Amino acid sequence: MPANKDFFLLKSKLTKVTQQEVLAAARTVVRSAPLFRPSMPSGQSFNYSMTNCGDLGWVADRSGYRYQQYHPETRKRFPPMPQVIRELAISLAKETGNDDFYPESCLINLYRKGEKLGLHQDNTEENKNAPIISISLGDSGIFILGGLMRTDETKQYIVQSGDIIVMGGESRNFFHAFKGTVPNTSNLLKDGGRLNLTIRQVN
Ligand code: MD3
Ligand code: FE
Repeated sequence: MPANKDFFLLKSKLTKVTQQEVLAAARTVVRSAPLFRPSMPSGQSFNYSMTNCGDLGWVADRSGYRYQQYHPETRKRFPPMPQVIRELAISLAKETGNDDFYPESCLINLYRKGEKLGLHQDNTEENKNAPIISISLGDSGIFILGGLMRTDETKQYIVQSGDIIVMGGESRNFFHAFKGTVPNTSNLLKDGGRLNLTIRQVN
């Protein structure tokens, strides 16, 4: 029986130890590629901070949205994707029926109290067929999933530290949003907040 390739919310998928390992890897990335606040082509800032690791990173500024090899502020190459993150993503992709997933980019989003991300589609990637794998760490949050059209009905999910979301198949192109964290729901991040890692095959 072929595995399904569509939307998966895998609750409590990561053990506390794995969460700590992924967090340590993310912290190492942040030390060499500091978090920054992207802005829309309009110049308006997004309401969260981000950085990347891997061969390519997603960046946003006055010139638009794109993937590039360099951190927009330090102008250094993004650090390589830590092995623990790359191997976890490949194994999660396999488990959900996505056999040839090649992780090129890991986007790290940090949401502090009150920070959020509006309804959007992920369409900067050339490859619209590869799944997107999300790892949630730290405070719980409210994730919104719609359909292929902005006006489609949406569903709300609580995501907790250690939960995994896999967007494969059609769902890869669904509208989605992050409404915000539920403060003080995890002690994984010492300063609170939620880290979301999304691992992507861009090309
Ligand atoms: C559903 N991040 O980085 S992660 C993003 O919580 C993004 O940081 C949110 O949306 C966050 O682009 C949601 C889960 C996720 C990632 C990609 C998706 C859900 C998705 C692509 C299509 C549909
Ligand atoms: Fe997105």
